Amino acid sequence: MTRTISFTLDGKTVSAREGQSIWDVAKEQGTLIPHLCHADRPGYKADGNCRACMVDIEGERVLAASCIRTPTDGMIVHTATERAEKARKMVVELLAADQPERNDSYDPDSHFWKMADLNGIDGSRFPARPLPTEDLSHPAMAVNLDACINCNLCVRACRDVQVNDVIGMAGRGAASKVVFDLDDPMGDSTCVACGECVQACPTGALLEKSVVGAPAIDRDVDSVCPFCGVGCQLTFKVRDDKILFADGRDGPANQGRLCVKGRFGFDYIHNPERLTKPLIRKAGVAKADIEGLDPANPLTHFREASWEEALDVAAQGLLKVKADKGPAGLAGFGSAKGSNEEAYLFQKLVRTGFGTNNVDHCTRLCHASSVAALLETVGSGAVSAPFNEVENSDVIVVIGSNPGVNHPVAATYFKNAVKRGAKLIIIDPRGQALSRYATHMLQEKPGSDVALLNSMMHVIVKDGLTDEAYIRDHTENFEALKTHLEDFSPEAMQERTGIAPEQIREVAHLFATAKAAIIFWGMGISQHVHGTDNSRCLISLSLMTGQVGRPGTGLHPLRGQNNVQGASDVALIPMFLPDYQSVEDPVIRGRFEDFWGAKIDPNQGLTVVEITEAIHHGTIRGMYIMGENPAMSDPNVTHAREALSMLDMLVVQDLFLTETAAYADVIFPASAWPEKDGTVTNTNRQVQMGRAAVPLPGEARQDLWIIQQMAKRFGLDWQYDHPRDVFDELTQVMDSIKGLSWDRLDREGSVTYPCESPDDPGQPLIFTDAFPTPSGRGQFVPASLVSPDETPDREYPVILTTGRLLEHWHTGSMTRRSAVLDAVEPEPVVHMPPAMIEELGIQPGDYVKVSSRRGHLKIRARADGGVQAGLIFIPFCYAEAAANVLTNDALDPFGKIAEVKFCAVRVEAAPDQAPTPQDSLQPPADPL
Ligand SMILES: Nc1nc2c(c(=O)[nH]1)N[C@H]1C(S)=C(S)[C@@H](COP(=O)(O)OP(=O)(O)OC[C@H]3O[C@@H](n4cnc5c(=O)[nH]c(N)nc54)[C@H](O)[C@@H]3O)O[C@H]1N2
Ligand SMILES: Nc1nc2c(c(=O)[nH]1)N[C@H]1C(S)=C(S)[C@@H](COP(=O)(O)OP(=O)(O)OC[C@H]3O[C@@H](n4cnc5c(=O)[nH]c(N)nc54)[C@H](O)[C@@H]3O)O[C@H]1N2
Ligand SMILES: [Mo]
Repeated sequence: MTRTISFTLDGKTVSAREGQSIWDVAKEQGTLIPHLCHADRPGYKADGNCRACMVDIEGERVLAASCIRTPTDGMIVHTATERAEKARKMVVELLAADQPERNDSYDPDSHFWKMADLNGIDGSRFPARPLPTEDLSHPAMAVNLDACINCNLCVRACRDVQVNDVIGMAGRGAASKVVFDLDDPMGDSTCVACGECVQACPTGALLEKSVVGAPAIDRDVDSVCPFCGVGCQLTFKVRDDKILFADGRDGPANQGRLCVKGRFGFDYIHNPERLTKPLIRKAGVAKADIEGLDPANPLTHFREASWEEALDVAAQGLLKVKADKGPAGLAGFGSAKGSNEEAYLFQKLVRTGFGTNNVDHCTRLCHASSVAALLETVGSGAVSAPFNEVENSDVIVVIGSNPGVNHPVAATYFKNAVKRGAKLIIIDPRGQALSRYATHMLQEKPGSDVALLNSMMHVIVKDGLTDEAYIRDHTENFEALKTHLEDFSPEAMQERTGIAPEQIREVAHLFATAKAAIIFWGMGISQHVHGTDNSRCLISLSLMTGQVGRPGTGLHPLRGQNNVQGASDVALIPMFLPDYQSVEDPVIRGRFEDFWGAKIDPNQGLTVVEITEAIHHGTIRGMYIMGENPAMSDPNVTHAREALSMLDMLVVQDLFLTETAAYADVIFPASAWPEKDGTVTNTNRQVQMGRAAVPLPGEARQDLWIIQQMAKRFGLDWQYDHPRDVFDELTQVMDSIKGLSWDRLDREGSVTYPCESPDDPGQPLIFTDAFPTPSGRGQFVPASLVSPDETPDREYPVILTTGRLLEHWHTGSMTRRSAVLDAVEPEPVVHMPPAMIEELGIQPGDYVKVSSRRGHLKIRARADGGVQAGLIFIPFCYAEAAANVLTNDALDPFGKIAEVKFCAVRVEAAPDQAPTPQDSLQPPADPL
């Protein structure tokens, strides 16, 4: 129990919790004491340096800074004595002397000027100490230290909250100032542009560039970030129906924090290339004719059409396929970028309108193998604990995941935990931004995770570190695993993993003996032909040590897209109905048939890559693709593009004329996230409410409306006037969220599922007593060694791994249309070990040609000391050097995920000339 303190505040007896400051209690009582260096946000320690919050304490000679002073029993505090008010006014007036004229300043509405207003100060009698250091070197943020009051908030933002350690103070006395790195211009520093400092700055000395000079925002709209699965709550800052930037809100996942995309990455929705009219392919324009198609000018290949006509042509084309080939001739890819409501209606349309279970989405290329393993072993595919539980962990494992880049706000919590003393073990063939915070960095050979994890478990068993009671009470099949692990000593595995046995022993002991250890994993685990095996090992590791079901422990596959968790939950997948109920189970299917009033195909549908194959075989002839860009994101993309070009009817619903839309017969201009109301579910199982901030451009329409218009043309009589009507239906068919309602989410902003009743607060930690398996126990499933599908050889001696960059989103369709994001990473690069660049006899920045058995591309080389010998890394966001031209489409047999993290390539120095668009499209050159 925390102690409470009773004291008198402005004549009233009040109580404070232990550790609460006078400032906090006053705020709770409805009194806002002026404050400048005090952020009043989670993660920021009060500093008490500016003295703008002074209060009078009876019996004390000097005033006290209320933000750092904690009350004691019986203390008598006055916030508004003449002495206190005078002191506060003086502080603000002295600081105002150094400020630029209010109307000339970057931000006349800054917190500083609001506090000056509160103190009744509108200028200063004192001389200024001009520090005219304007720094506009960064594409997103402006620095004007003239307005800086040295309150130190930006330093705390950068050091304590986001833990980037870029900002510091230099100089002394009147010369002291804020600096980036070694007093570099901000744009040249190691700043990752999370913008935390800008949000914290009370004066506008650090400010979003988009509002410099014209700062009046006319609307604040609370929503959720549409980029990654972290699910940061934010406020869109809108002027003239344009989003200028976003501020973080105090959501459960982010507590006010954001990253560069979530703060500065929204101008893609205002990009002139946005689709604003329905388009129909012109007669006689061939589908493969993608070259020369300019997204800014689709009219060379398409003609504009009315909605009525476009919808009719699309539906008739798909209906014709259905008539010719049967329902199995159709397939749909829904979107993990839209809302739960959209995903649910999309799969319902495919299942009950098209009449097939051929419905899937990007989860197949993402955590499909993790989910397969989790369902098999612990009966649930979602995370067992929110990532914020690292607060209670003493050991954190990050394996095959690059959160500093891909889940940047989650990574800040990992760094906070390390600062507190937690051990961070990173297992990855590549060094990464988080490596410098790792206490243990295991830079293994690519694709060697089963060997590595089995050898860790071997040590745990041999050294008697298993949790026998947990194994006895909560698991089954341990004996089989134990026998299986005999052959996996760290010595026997060293050749495969490249990791010294002592290191394996050390981390095995750390993990097993930790009071609370948690595992985070990502695409480095899932995107292999042995992805399911990789996850099985992680689950076994966690079960045998009892590191699950308690605070600070757990299994957390970091989910990628903003709504990939939700889209999967509502059944945008070919084998399940909502809540992962098997479509092959006649009882379950019968229930849905009654509820939906339609027949459902009793057979599972095809998955993403299988659909590509089925098109090549002529079985699938018509597709509806909403909010996915498979012509860039699918493995072996030349083959996938060929498939798209073979369809009789391809309907694409997107924001832009993407590489996929280039193959479409009909294109629907859709709604971007900031234009819609809807719910999304993040990696933590938190269902959150998003709200429309700006109107749709031109004739673009809500995705929910478009899906329903298509449904109507398939004879479905739906009546959903608002997303809330769809959400109501979701709560009726999904037990996991039956305690939720639209109104509750609108009110609370975020609720974690499972949530059983309206007064269930939601359950962040699961598996506390039992697993949702038939026996209630977790299963050990032993995993054997399986080599990558395509290993290096003489012709293709180098390993290619692919992935992401901080500033870009997947296929680049959104982020390459965002000015700030594209300015930071404008051009494709291949990350290579410096020694490889030397061997090729080239300089960083020179072009190389990278070829695989499936294709080749030309791309500039970047030296990257984090990439190990024999490996290269290419991000897959650049159409002009599309990494997936090279990747392998071999599948994991359980999750049906492709091995985009491993294939064999050849790297050659290329003539010093820019590549042409054809370079990434042509079939592979003859290898010899
Ligand atoms: N900026 C940005 N953020 C994103 C996205 C984006 O496109 N851009 N996409 C979102 C989506 S959908 C997803 S799924 C997530 C993905 O987030 P992550 O899972 O972090 O994805 P990747 O960067 O593809 O790969 C993760 C790590 O796996 C490592 N790796 C490669 N091969 C192996 C291996 O054999 N073993 C091990 N142990 N590691 C290996 C790579 O070096 C890399 O560091 O990010 C989400 N966030
Ligand atoms: N080589 C390689 N390939 C990979 C991966 C890898 O690591 N390496 N990772 C895989 C993974 S994990 C994933 S998740 C996939 C991602 O693959 P995709 O999902 O195909 O990639 P995105 O670029 O996110 O595509 C989203 C599309 O939706 C559009 N969009 C955005 N918001 C909306 C909306 O509200 N409504 C509509 N209608 N459209 C919208 C965007 O413009 C964009 O075209 O890529 C996979 N492919
Ligand atoms: Mo993903």
